[in-house]
Amino acid sequence: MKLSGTILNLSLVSPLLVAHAYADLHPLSWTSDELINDSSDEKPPSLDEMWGDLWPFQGINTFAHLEHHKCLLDPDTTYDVALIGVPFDTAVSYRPGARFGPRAIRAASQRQTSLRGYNQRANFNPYQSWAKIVDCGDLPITPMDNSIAFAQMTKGFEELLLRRNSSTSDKIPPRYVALGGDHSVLLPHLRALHEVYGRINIIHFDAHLDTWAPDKYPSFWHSDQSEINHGSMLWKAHHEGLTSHTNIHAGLRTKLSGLEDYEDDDSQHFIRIDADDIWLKGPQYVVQKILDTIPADTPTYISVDVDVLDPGFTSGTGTQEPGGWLPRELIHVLRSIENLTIVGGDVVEVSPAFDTAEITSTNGAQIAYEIITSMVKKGPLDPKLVRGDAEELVKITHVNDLSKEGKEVNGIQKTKKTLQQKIKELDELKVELEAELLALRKLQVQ
Ligand SMILES: [Mn+2]
Repeated sequence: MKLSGTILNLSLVSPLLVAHAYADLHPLSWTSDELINDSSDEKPPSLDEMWGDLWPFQGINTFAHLEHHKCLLDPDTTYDVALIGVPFDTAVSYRPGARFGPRAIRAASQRQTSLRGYNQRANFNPYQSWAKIVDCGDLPITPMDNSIAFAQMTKGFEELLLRRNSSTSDKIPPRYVALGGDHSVLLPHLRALHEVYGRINIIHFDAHLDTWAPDKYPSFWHSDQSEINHGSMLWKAHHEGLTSHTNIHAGLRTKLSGLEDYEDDDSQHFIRIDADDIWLKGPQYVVQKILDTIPADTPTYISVDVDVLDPGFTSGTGTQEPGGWLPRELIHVLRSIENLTIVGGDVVEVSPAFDTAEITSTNGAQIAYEIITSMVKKGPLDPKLVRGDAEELVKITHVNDLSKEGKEVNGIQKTKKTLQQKIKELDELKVELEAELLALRKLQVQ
């Protein structure tokens, strides 16, 4: 009675005081006797000892339980490798849903922890090495207007690559593994990487070419924005001068418009490895072809569309093609090219609504893990890779120039404002004229 009376009286003063006073009534820690604990240690356990350990299926999801930073909002925190979710899927030509890819990949990554992160194929634990690895969360991207979405993604990647330092050096930015999102999210990532490193080699694991010109998607309706979709972003990247002359596709088995698709692809400097090569010619043929094509010491991007795998392992994707690779084949190839200079990467087209038993997203999480392993195992990048004219940008200076889309969006918004102002003026004029007309009519009547 006395206790509740005290609480009642205090509650009239301040709810905060009640919380304090109530907690103060209880001892600060449990004694060993009060706990189910074999330890004979008399020292009371800390809160962290008691509550700090989670099982893999517990806690709020970040990729592999990594620390979460709101990297876009925090320019001062440094890190070396980061996951960045790109939840965008309004540039797909078939089944949508990859906007939910980042969260599905994160959920499927939960059995990766720094304690159980040793990559047995690589003899290396990327989570317990020199690199600070964080989960940057997601880029906030509108699903309502692709011109704005691409401006947001381009600006977002510019922010992350031009205005953030890695932990090890202020001469080079962190590296990102993007979690898609449909495959078009590669384009804004490449734009920002190009500003840092110049032209980038692409290693493109995919069932499809993705170098299709926009006119390969014929339509009466057209806009500049409609040129960018998840099958044309490599064409766009080539035409923007972002990609090098040494690029490779691996795992191809798409149906074509005709062999002229290959001619277009040749003109964009891609070498092609067919899906069947991995079992007809062997995984070593595939690995060697990649290593023969990509110069080891030049900036290289690894892009993995999960549809490179057979639909048996990736029902959760937008454009399935039967007869794809096995996950073990892709993992083997990724492991075998770990010595390349990987400046960025992605795993895209995970569309969980079509997934079965988290199979696609678990493969997606493994692919991200393999890319992270390679980035960290190779060691910090040589700052000499950074373009001379970009060096200043990396030192957290500011680039106020908007990207091409950003300028277009700003232009459209300005025009819209001007038009709205004119409409307002016309409305005012109309009111004035109507008043004068009324006055004139009154005069006529008189
Ligand atoms: Mn693709």
